[in-house]
Amino acid sequence: MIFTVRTSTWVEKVYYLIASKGNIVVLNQLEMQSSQKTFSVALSRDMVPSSRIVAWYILNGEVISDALNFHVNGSSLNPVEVRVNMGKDFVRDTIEISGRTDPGSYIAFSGLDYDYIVYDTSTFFDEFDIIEELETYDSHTNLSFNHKWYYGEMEYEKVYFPAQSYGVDSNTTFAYAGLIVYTDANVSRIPHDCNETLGYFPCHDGSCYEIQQICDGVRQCEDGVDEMGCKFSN
Ligand SMILES: [Ca+2]
Repeated sequence: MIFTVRTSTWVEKVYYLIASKGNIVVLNQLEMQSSQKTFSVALSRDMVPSSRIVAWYILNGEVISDALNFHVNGSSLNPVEVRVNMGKDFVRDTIEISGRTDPGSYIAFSGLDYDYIVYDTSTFFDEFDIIEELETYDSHTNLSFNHKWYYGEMEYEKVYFPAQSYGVDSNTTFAYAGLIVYTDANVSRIPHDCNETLGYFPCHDGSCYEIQQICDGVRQCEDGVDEMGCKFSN
């Protein structure tokens, strides 16, 4: 994947990391010859299904940061060959199913009653259900934008878009990526009095919203942070 960083002032180095599911997958630094640099990062399985890249530099003792979420498609990375042997025994009571793929891959089989297929009921899971489950490992504020395109009652495709993930200050930007920063540099934070233990969370301007107000369709925060990453059905 190709990224471009652009700084508003000249700095010697820009640092970046890629985090996914609470792990730092890539950590690197860029030598800046100008205020812009394009670089590429090899995608890996660790980044599936959703990752965020956080870039930062330090200017006059203050950490300046930015972040972006992106989706990484992890399904069908390896070719899978499935063989069904209907004649495992002569009375055909036993069916043998074997899967073959590259080393390190994971194949799962799901058995389903024939009637469910006939009546077209939604009782089996698909790759998007697995992706949605994996996405719950991240907080609601830092997922890629996605949209379901329906081709019929059951058939749909999910499309993903990279999404900005920066907070109002550097501290929030790192927090959205699931990171806690230990540094003697200044990682700025807008002060607030929201008691998160009691279910109050800070808007970007320092005012508070309640946990029940997350994704209730009403913007309690002027910046809409309480309505970020919500699921909508169409
Ligand atoms: Ca709300």
